[in-house]
Amino acid sequence: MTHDIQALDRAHYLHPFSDFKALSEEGSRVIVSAQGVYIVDDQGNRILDAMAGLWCVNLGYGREELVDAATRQLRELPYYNSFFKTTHPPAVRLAEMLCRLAPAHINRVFFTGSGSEANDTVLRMVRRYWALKGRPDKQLVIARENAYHGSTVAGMSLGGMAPMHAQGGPLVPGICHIRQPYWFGESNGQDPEAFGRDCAAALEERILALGEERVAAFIAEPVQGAGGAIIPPESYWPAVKAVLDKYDILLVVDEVICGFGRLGEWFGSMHYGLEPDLMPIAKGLSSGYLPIGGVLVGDRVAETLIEEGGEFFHGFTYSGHPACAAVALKNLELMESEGIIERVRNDLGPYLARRWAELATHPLVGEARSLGLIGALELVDPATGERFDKSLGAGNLCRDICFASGLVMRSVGDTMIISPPLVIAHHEIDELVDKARAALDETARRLANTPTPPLQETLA
Ligand code: PXG
Repeated sequence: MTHDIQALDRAHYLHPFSDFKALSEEGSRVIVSAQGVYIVDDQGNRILDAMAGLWCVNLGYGREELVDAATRQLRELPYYNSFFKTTHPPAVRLAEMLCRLAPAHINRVFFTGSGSEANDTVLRMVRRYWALKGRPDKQLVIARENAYHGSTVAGMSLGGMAPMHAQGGPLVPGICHIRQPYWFGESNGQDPEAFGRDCAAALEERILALGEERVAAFIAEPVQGAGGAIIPPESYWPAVKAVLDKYDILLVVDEVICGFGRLGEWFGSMHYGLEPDLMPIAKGLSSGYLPIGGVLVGDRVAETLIEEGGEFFHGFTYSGHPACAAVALKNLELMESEGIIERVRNDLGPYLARRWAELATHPLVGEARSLGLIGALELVDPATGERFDKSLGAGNLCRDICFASGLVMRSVGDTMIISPPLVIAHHEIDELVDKARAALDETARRLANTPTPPLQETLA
């Protein structure tokens, strides 16, 4: 069975974000089922999924209520569009609930199939908004280096991932990038709060260099996810907010990862007290059970598009897909009735923070940081306290050791990141931290070239 699947995988399946040739030589790990915070591979290994799939399985695996919501809707109305003066109850109910949960000035939602499509929608809305306001020159968008906003052409142009830009040109014009508030990686030991203010000052400098009359919007994740779980210094967001308030520039907060409880609030914007004009969403919206995304649209933009816009020539076959919307609605209802957000804020987040911080004393760890249920470890050479030479691949080594010992912990370069399901229990956090520590020990041994037995599957 494994052999068949792996052979067929090799023959036919081009995986996302993969070196096709290297993967085909190595073979993929086959995941066959999942329950709670664990995934199971076809060898029967149970692996603690500290990435919640790909930052999305917020309610954990195996929630029958979500399965029932999908099957009920699929039987009743599996598909209909909402293009030509039609609508259907699941999308409407979901829109209503989202607007109730979002900050008070947000009362409209546009649905998409993914986070990338949400950011394509954002770009079109922002540019359309200013054109309708009689400011057709106000079309530039400022984003950040090392941001992730998706993989479509607009998404990756908004994102600041240099390797993606290098492969994807020409990029969508009119988008530029400023420095990121990555204290560990880029501050040279500056005081964190001063560093945060400097990063916000870079926004103002860019606005002035471009001309405020030409800048349409600033887009950013509350906490950068794919870039390496980068939590900005506390000074950063208030200073950014002040800059945007000073000039007439829209704020787009990408909530694809930080939305739906990750930071202990319904939206990351609420943690930082932001009032975005637009919020792209996806992932945790349906806990990943079915694909759905959208853009939450603040009154300022929505009312202009509605009152002055005429037809907005934009939409997707699966905008507001009934089954996806039904699952997302049930997902939000469960999060609300089970008090998931409060538990992350008051219990799980602080518990993880305490246990995660213990890893900071490990010789391989230069920094251990977390906020809500997102966390990162920065790997450093114990001999120097500095970054390892990139060619050693310390992060990937640590990730592979984790996987082999029953833990999914991602690496972004030499930054190890976690983003577990929001239903993780204390004893599962303990297991996560214990396995992470053991993997750090093993990584350190291997990097020091101490002879150890070959890496093997050591799972129960
Ligand atoms: N915005 C953010 C902040 C994201 O994290 C997207 C938009 C795009 O969403 P879709 O649904 O189109 O994938 C994302 C997606 C990684 C990784 O390596 C992260 C994402 C996607 C793929 C890989 O951490 N985030």
